[in-house]
Amino acid sequence: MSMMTTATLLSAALLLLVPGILTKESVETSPIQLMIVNSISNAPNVTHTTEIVFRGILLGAMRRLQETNTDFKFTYREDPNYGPFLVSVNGVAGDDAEHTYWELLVKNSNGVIIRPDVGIGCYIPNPNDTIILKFTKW
Ligand code: B12
Ligand SMILES: *[C@@H]1O[C@H](CO)[C@@H](O)[C@H](O)[C@H]1NC(C)=O
Ligand SMILES: *[C@@H]1O[C@H](CO)[C@@H](O)[C@H](O)[C@H]1NC(C)=O
Repeated sequence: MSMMTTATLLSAALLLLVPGILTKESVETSPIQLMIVNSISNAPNVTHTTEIVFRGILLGAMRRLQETNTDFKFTYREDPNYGPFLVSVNGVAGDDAEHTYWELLVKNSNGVIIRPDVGIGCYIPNPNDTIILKFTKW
């Protein structure tokens, strides 16, 4: 086989490979848990498992869960300055008059609970994080 043919075959092989690397099929996901806590009604906590892509935002993982699990629904509104504000989870909505809202907390794999200083559109979960959506008062 001539050098030329080898080179041609090689570039043909590369052309076949490159799209595979860049398309959806090769996007790796990591698991996260999503725990729904209602501190006002004291309904039992419910935990779901969902997936995030590399450096993906929490909102993406929540959408993925909503698409695949009929037991999880949420709504949000677009704030002009800060982006998506989580309004309701499974039909339970925050209410300004009652001073209720869905608080965003994160329990990392070491068990430490933090309160992120950004919302669902900006927070980037780490693999194995437990995201806690907690209905509470302010
Ligand atoms: C009061 C307040 C709240 C109240 C709002 C209640 C109300 N109806 O007034 C409550 C307790 C609900 C709240 C919640 C949260 N907040 Co807040 N909040 C504030 C605060 C102190 C003042 C906002 C305000 O009244 N501005 C004056 C009014 C006239 O302007 P406004 O545009 O109408 O204000 C609205 C928005 O600020 C919106 N809002 C408030 N917080 C957040 C957070 C996000 C992510 C979004 C999209 C909108 C939003 O609610 C206000 C009233 O409608 C600001 C800090 C500051 N000093 O500005 C933080 C601030 C806006 N909040 C912040 C955060 C992170 C949150 C939470 C994500 C915290 C958490 N981990 O749970 C949650 C939202 C969770 C969710 N459901 O999506 C960050 C946003 C930073 C960012 N780039 O994302 C800020 C800047 C504070 C900070 N940590 O730096 N918040
Ligand atoms: C639900 O989870 C929260 C936060 O981890 C915890 O404080 C609470 O005790 C739990 N409630 C129930 C009923 O298990
Ligand atoms: C996440 O948890 C799984 C199973 O416990 C473990 O194999 C994996 O290494 C963890 N990943 C990270 C980044 O902690």
